[in-house]
Amino acid sequence: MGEYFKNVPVVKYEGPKSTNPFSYKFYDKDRIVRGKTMGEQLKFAMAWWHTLCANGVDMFGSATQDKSFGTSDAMDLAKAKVYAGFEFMEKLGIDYFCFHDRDLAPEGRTLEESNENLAKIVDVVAEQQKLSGKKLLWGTANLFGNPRYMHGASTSPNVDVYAYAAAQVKAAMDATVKLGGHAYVFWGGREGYETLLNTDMGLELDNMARFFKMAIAYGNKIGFDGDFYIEPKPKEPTKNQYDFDAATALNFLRKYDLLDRFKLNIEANHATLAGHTFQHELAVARINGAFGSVDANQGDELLGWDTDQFPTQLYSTTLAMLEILKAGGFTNGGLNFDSKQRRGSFTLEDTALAHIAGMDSFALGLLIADKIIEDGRIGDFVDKRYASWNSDLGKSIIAGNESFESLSAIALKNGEVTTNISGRQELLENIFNQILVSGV
Ligand code: XLS
Ligand code: CA
Ligand code: CA
Repeated sequence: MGEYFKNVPVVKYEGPKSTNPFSYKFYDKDRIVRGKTMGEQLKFAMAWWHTLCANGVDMFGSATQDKSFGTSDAMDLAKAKVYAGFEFMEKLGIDYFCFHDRDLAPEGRTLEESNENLAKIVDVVAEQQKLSGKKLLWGTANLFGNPRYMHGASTSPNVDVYAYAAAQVKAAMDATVKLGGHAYVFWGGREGYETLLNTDMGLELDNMARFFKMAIAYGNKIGFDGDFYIEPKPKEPTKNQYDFDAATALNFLRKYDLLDRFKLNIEANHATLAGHTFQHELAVARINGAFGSVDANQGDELLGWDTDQFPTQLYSTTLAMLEILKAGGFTNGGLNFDSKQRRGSFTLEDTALAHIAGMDSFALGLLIADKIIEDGRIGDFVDKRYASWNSDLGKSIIAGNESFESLSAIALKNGEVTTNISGRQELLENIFNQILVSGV
């Protein structure tokens, strides 16, 4: 088995003054924040595909990172990745992981062989879980990489592709249940269209809903008691993806009556691709009772694609943690590092340093969000801003007792509105900054 991350020591909390790169400055796993440990509040997960598979390949260049873990055969590599992954989680103190079927085990020559490969590696993972206590956050199937999915999977015009995708999800759900996961993700990278000239959008969406209903039915049969998540993304690789953003995905779930088993997995970089902030997407999920899980990363303001960078922007992690706390925190979900080290950060030490940066940034985000809530100035301001809704008129509208006729009569009697108060945006942003730098 051996050691794979040889230059990576066990990473511990050393506090904000430490200059040891392999230490947490802010992530103090057992520290209690808002009634739970930081470990429980943040529920960090390692993404199998980036941490153990991504090798720096991009549209213009080949691999810069060696993730062969000393092997050449595909199944040996799959096994080595299990040992490497568990060593990595142990050293970093990460308790969860997430996978696609095809990052765990290679696709075989036939579907039977692919299923066998997956089952074999799942056994090895289960063994390691027993030894380490590490848990599966969620599983998913890769329904976008293989050429068969060129026109989509559950939205393919080709019914044979649809059946193949169902077989793949069935096996990935078996793996998820076997590894004790309480969540299963659908990200539809090929579910959408390139041109409406060749697309029956109505049929494709109906078929996607049928697919999800079959997943629920199968989950019930095999004892899957967790959540299904849709992970919204507007585009890339497909021009228009059906799960464009949180609101679009929610409309779909509501239309097809899927909301009792489905929630959302919100990814920061996908939010910005949709022209929203990360905070906005989390808020939309929360107010619709559909907050599930988070893919933690960030995009680059100057690059218009899904760069999946490790999250280091404190504004973003703090605003995200404020929303997550407002949503009541994680239940089945967690913070999955769907993030990859930059192509130029090509060593295995960088893999660890990148996770440390992301974990510290979310830990700081949590600590600052907690301080903002404790401080109360921003929350109180929002309460006061809406105080008129506690007046007799506000209460009467909320109770459903008013009409356009009655409100028109009131407005005519009142005359011009003189009661507007300032939104104080700049003041609030300054309070935010003050709390951000005032020490945690
Ligand atoms: C790609 C997605 C993908 C999902 C899981 O952009 O982020 O990695 O998280 O299929
Ligand atoms: Ca993702
Ligand atoms: Ca992404």
